[in-house]
Amino acid sequence: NLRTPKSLSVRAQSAPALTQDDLKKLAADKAVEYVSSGMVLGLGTGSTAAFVVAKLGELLNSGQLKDIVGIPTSKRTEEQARQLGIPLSVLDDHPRIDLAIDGADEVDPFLNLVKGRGGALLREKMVEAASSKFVVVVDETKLVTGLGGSGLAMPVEVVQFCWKYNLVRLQELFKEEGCEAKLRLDSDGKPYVTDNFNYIVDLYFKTPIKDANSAGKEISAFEGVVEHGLFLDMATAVIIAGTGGVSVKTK
Ligand code: ABF
Repeated sequence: NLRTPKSLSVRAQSAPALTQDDLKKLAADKAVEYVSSGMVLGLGTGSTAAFVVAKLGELLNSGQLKDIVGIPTSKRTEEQARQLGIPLSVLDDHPRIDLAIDGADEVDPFLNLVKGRGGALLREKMVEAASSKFVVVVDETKLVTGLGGSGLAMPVEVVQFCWKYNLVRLQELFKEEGCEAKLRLDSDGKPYVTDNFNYIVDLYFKTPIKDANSAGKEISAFEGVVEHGLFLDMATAVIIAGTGGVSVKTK
């Protein structure tokens, strides 16, 4: 019994002056129209998802929304939601989530996604796979014709043990796509450690991934790979904010 958004397309009001943050906020506000009181909600990670969490806090604190429970996809989101007074729980206590809302790094024409540049891909995938509906919020810069096509990272979370062994195997797997694999580093130049105490190998492609379905299966088959950033056939709807307005794409 999800609330249906009032319209599938709304015009942005002051198009010329919109910043990327304005667009993210427009997408977030639209996504929150899918939320009803009493829902168990998957709370995404990243700057666009942060606008969603902020709006949920606002609606909850003004009494327009009641009895929601959030399942955060990262420690960062957990902290933000806690500060806003959003009641929180975990997947173990709520294995069935009504709706998850999260950002993405790339969206292809079939609503397949690359996610995880924010480093939270494992919890995001677990929470979003457990959700009856998964609404993605992006600005139009995230649209690609083929996954891996933005030239930015497609992340793979790997166990720390022999990470380099997997980095080499991943690079080799995608040699036809001209893949360069790099260990993600934090701001101190040390390996970036995820909320789950793993490392991330970022894959950079010269050409889009040829067959994302096979690629996902092949990556997952490597021992020591925990999760990858290809979110295939998971999104129920993608809300795209652009300078021309906000649109909703569904399957
Ligand atoms: C999460 O945050 C991630 O899956 C994705 O990597 C990132 C997108 O961040 P932003 O909304 O800041 O671009 O959704």
